[in-house]
Amino acid sequence: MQLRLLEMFHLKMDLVSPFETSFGVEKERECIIVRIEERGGEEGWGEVPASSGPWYSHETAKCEWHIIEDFISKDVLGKEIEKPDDIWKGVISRIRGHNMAKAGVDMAIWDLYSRLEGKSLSKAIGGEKDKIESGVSIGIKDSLKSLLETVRSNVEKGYKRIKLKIKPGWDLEIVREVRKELPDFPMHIDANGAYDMSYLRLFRELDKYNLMMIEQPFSFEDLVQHSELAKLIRTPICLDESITSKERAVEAYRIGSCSIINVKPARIGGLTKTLELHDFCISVGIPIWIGGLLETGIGRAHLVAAASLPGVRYPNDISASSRYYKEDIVIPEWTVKDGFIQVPRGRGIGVEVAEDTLLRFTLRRLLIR
Ligand code: OSB
Ligand code: MG
Repeated sequence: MQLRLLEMFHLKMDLVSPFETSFGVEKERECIIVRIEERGGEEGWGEVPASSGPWYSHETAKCEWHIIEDFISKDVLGKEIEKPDDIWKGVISRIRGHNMAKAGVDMAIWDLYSRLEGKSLSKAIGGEKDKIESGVSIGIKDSLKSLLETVRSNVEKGYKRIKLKIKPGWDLEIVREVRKELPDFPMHIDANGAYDMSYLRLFRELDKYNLMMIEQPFSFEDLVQHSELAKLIRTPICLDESITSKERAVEAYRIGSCSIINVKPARIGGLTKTLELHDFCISVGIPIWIGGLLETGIGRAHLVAAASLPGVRYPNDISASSRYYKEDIVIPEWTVKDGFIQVPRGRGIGVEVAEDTLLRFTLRRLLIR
């Protein structure tokens, strides 16, 4: 396929309710939607789920826009490639960091490629599941009462596990209270890096609550303190922010920083990189699951495909579109039934982009040839 044009849409969408983590509150979500077209007119869609500020990672929507406009697009446009992996042989691998920008383009090319092959994206990447397990991530609330209500309503909706966001002062007590109501329900916590080893006593307490895992307790840059903590508690450590590549995962594995990985395709550079990391994790026996970054229906489609891979062993942070957005930019929107999301069988991402809805949320748009 010869890639002939790339289009970017910078979107801003309101969230149904504010989403709070240890690094801040998000009331709306920004992202970049990427559309790639090949010579024959077939297209592919991807998403850069970088938000307005550098809080989850250094990447922001404005910043990744610049990286795609000035570097990545110049490299991929005009290129004749056989498989999506081929784009990684050029300039794109020389760009340090900016995995989200790379991911948006990589994913659009995977969608395009699978359409040309007449396959679903899931099948094109080697997915095996026809439905994926769906969990839900529950943000920090202003009261315990409101947290318990949110937890109940999500359990009633059928989600297979809940994940509670924690931060210093919003940790042990909420875990204890939620566990009182749901002693055995699959549950874990996510600190987004808000702690360090000085909180060891807290982690020893949290260790008593039958949590499936503790996600990213320490800094996004750390592997060593995580490996120390992993030896001192029974609850498995799961890394999110710290795992920016397969190479980082190899290091984490070698020093025992984690026993589970939350794989976010956007964090590591897209689906090509997801497959590499996935295969490594299978080879050493690290179970993975697919995390999210409040993606729109387009990014969500890529998450669903990734979650259909055989190495995915835990419920994913892939919830229904309606959990975050009043109106999604794909048709049909993503729904969860009995805790599962159906993996689409149609070509490519398997959902249609609702272009007029997309345009209503678009702040700016750029076509590059
Ligand atoms: O750490 O997993 C995280 C959302 C934004 C930034 C970071 C995280 C999250 C989530 C929600 O937990 C994932 C989702 O439902 O898309
Ligand atoms: Mg996380």
